[in-house]
Amino acid sequence: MTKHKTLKQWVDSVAALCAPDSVYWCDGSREEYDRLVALMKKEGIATQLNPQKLPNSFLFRSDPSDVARVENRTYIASTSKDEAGPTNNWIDPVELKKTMSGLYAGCMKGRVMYVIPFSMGPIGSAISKIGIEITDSPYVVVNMHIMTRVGSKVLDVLGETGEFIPCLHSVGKPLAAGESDNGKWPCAPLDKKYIAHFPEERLIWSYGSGYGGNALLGKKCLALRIASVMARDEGWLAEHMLILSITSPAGIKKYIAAAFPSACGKTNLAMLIPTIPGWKVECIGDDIAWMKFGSDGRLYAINPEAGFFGVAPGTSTESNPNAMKSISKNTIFTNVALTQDNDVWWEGIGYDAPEGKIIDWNGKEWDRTKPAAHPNARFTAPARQCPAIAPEWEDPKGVPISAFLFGGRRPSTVPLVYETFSWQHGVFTAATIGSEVTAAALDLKAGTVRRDPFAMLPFCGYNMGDYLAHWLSFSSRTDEAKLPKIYCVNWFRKSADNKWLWPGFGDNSRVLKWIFERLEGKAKGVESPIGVLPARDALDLAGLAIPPGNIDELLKVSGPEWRAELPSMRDHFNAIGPRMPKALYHELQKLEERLASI
Ligand code: GTP
Ligand code: SPV
Ligand code: MN
Repeated sequence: MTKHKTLKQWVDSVAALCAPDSVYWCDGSREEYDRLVALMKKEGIATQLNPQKLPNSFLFRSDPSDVARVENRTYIASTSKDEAGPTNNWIDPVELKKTMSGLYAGCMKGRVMYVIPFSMGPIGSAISKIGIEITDSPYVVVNMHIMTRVGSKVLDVLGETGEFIPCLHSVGKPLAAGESDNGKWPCAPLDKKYIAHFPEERLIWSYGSGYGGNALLGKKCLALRIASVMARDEGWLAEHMLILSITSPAGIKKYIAAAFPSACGKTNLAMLIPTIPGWKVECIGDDIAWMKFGSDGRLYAINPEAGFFGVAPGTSTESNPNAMKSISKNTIFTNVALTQDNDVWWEGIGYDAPEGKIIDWNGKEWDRTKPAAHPNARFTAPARQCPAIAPEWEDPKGVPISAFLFGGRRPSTVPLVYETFSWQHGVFTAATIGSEVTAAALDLKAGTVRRDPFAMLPFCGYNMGDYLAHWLSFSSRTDEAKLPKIYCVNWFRKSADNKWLWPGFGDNSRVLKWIFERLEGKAKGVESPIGVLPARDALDLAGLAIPPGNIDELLKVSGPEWRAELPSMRDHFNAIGPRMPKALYHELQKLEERLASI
């Protein structure tokens, strides 16, 4: 328990509103984790996996309607609609609180209300933030144990008056006396789900979903949507970025942060094993970066999380051996398939589904013409289990970033890699990043291209125009030479017959090597209208067995294709509205002028 008056009052008022059977304060201990998992096993919600193959690991199946983030039920309820901006859903905060209070009234009947004190970032670090999540879902508690730093120590740091971000969550399914979930994942129907943020109050209210990004409120809700607002106000950055270190054969280490939209390769890049001899990559984080200036004027990044909530399908010993080792024990699997010997299986795991009965993510015997695992099936695993975790991954000071990478799934037009000309041109490039939509959000049409500035479209807690202006302002906050250089990458370019032109995964180290050597002023580049591309002989392709024609295609900048991009870039900027920075329209015009020459 706590001596913090405001915290106590808030917990009491939530308990009075939600009417749980009891209130339980989480201590973050192993014993607590085991007890909650045992409870969920008993209730038929958790399945213990084969202890020989996957020690202390469990499978959960969500309701078929509750498998991903719901962007059309996610709200930025700032006082004014303009503040949220045209890229966010908005409801007047007074009205939204009224609606949601109605839903919260009595919503925890028959359940335990868990109070989870958690720290985003190492406990007590100057860059860390404390949140308190109240939830009626034990699934959320055990996931928070892995994804954040939970426990009584957090309350000690909070003391009697410390600042915390209140995060209220309910699955939205009260139980009648004597009723139980009966093995069913509790959640509310779509039109009752609300993932709400009150940025001025630094407050989060989530109702009706038990899925990761909607329910583990430290992650997208706190560490991105609310933190992005704090970062704007306080002059730092909260981003949807992985952080990695890369060490050259000469022993020089640099740090890179990269933003790709959901399910577009952050986890894979963060853990890659280089295919080029002598180079080493280590992981600091795979999804979120918080960055502040150090006293030397450089940007230092921390990973505010403590675990990985990664996409399972496509993860194999071949594509990401470090992820496979990270999830070999103490892991929670959600919506993957279950084999007869209680092992997990998913599409792209690297081997055919074993003989015998397979239970699909719906809990039914697998119909082999349909996916066995949901395309957005996820694993939750402690970051410390990653064999490639950097020894400094919990350093409270953070690590100094030398380069930012931005990318997405672009089957055509966008080359494998290019360097931008300046900070302003880099911000322009990141602001116009497009990507084919994936299964990570429920309500988007997979396969269509949408522009997703900085991979933050679903995660920016305020007006996108102001967000872009905030990024632009960094060149006047320090010497521009001290800021990371900005690159665009695209692992997803395809041939006319729909095959990947680039092998990706470990071979992405070849691109990282070029970037590393550019940062050292060594690697050759060729200027193009969109940026600086690798000179053919500057990209290390030794031992890579792909047709030479592929490389030509991967490094091609086509005038007609790029000119065809311009109107949709302009439409995208116009859609951001009156707060869209003029400097970025100016960059668009300069790009148009440069493209006239090819
Ligand atoms: P979130 O956790 O949703 O934020 O996603 P993420 O960006 O961490 O995505 P992740 O690394 O899990 O990538 C998911 C998908 O991208 C999987 O289907 C991978 O197989 C695919 N992928 C990742 N890297 C590459 C690559 O270099 N080439 C190709 N072709 N596919 C890749
Ligand atoms: C994403 O969708 O970008 C994720 C998973 O990283 S979730 O936590 O659900 O947002
Ligand atoms: Mn993500």
